[in-house]
Amino acid sequence: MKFDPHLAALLRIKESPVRLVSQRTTSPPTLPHQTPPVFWTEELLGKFMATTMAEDQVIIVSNRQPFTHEFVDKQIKLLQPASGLVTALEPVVRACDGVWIAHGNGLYDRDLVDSFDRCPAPVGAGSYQLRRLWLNALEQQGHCDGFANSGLWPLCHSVHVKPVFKQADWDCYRTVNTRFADAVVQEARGSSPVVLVQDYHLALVPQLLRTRLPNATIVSFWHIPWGRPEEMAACPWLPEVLAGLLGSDIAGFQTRQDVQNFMELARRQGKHVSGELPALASSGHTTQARAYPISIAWPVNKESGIKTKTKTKIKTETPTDNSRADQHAQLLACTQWKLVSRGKLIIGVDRFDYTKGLIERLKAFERLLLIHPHLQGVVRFVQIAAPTRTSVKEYRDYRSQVFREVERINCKFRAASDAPVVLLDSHYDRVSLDAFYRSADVCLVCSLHDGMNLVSKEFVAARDDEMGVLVLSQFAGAAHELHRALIVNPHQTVQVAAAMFAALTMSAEEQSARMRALRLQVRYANVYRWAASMLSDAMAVRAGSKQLIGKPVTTSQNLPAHISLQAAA
Ligand code: ADQ
Repeated sequence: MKFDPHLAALLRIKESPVRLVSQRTTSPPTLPHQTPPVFWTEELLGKFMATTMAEDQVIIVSNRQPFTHEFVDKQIKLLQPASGLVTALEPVVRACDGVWIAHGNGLYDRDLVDSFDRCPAPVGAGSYQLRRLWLNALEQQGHCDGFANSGLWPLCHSVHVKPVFKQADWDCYRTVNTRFADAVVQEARGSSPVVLVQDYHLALVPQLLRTRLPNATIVSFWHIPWGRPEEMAACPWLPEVLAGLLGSDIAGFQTRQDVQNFMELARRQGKHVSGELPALASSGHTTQARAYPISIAWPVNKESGIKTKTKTKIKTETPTDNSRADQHAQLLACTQWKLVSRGKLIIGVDRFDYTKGLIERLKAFERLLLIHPHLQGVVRFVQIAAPTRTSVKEYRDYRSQVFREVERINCKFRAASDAPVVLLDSHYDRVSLDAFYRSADVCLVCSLHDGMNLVSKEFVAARDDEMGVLVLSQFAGAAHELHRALIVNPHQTVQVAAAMFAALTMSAEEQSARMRALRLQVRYANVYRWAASMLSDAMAVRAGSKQLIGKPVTTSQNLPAHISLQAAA
């Protein structure tokens, strides 16, 4: 590609083709140079837990369950939801043989549990137990659709969707949090389990457990961003939410910025903040706040024979009913179109959520076709958007708006191409998604705000051909790590279009250099490292040796400076 200074200015890149840098400059701490690179695996995490926590029971508690039982093709089948939380935690719970407590929201979930509402993990997925908790319609409405998804979700994502706070929703939220805490107490074999409390649906659970299981080691993890104190102050029950989280021994967040925001808020709320490691004292209890950037399981390493998620024998639902089959046929047609027409494919994979910037990326794609008319009929943009939170009005409105935008763009370019944009609002299995990632020339992640964004990491992990370009929003937590992506501001249509053009015209050599660096980063900072890092800190708390906390030892999320790209090949 000819060097274009205008484009370079937009992307803030330098002339050397293999030296493109992003605007994101947060430099992570590095390991001491002598530390050998350790690539964490499910097996290693299992061994780590067997040696350091052999006697300790691990309980994971989240609103979302790792699998649901649904009726598909005249039989009950297992479905893995489209959820970053599940993608990340499922490999961890497999490694630790624990109990996972979650809301049973599948239509046939009740038919598959024993008298204690438990059901075993699917064959091949380790031996963990899923304990299902039932919520009635009012509880679901007030807790999940209400305070969590219409209140806290927009509050924490600065995307200009007004959070809705209702007293009735808050009451429901408290009730449901108490019910989850009850379930943890019921599942605890002794008085001191290790409890991993997940996400903004369950902010009150840590404090509720602290009073009932005072010897438990409680780690909470907030999967979404933690906003600036001035923004968070809009929540009428913020002091209660904060007090809830301060029941944790460790409060984990995705980025250091989230930790800083959390600490600043706590300070403003009169909590005692101290220590070189961020620590908060409240009601005589100390909480460490720390960033643990979440990740994915690295796929099977053919050379080492390491077993990872792609080898999992979980039997998932296959698309045999008509609408799903159609959507799968369409997906296949899109990838085949690329082969047949020798065209270029830009892809997006997201939940159908207003934080993911679907409209923004459509506008950028439209601009790409307008300023580079020779790409009309040559480039196709296929966006997968998994249906999500369809009972919330903002989500239904957003969905209609996105469909209208797709229709508009397709009409505009109809003369040159049947449909430059294809929108598939369906759920896909892992195998299909991986094939989709592999078929792309460009993967577009345009989140307006995202705790991490696992899609960007899945794309990188799928590209064992070391080709393809990732265009990544600077507002996704992943941009703090994936420096060799083309980092963009999703609100700047011109910049995103320019990045798409740069990606489509990037030389194979440069794609490969970038992809190798990205793959090394994701393989190194994988979800097993994330879990090991958090659990080793939890064990240090348990042992009372707070000194150990935060020392990166072998579990740092960040690449040691001395690992060369060759080491990852
Ligand atoms: P999410 O907002 O759900 O996660 P993300 O991290 O991108 O966002 O994870 C989405 C997951 O759903 C991915 O594993 C993806 O493959 C899957 N998915 C998307 N569309 C799908 C489809 N059509 N069919 C099947 N699967 C699909 C939240 C936070 C994120 C954070 C994660 C983990 O909002 O910021 O990264 O939790 O902490």
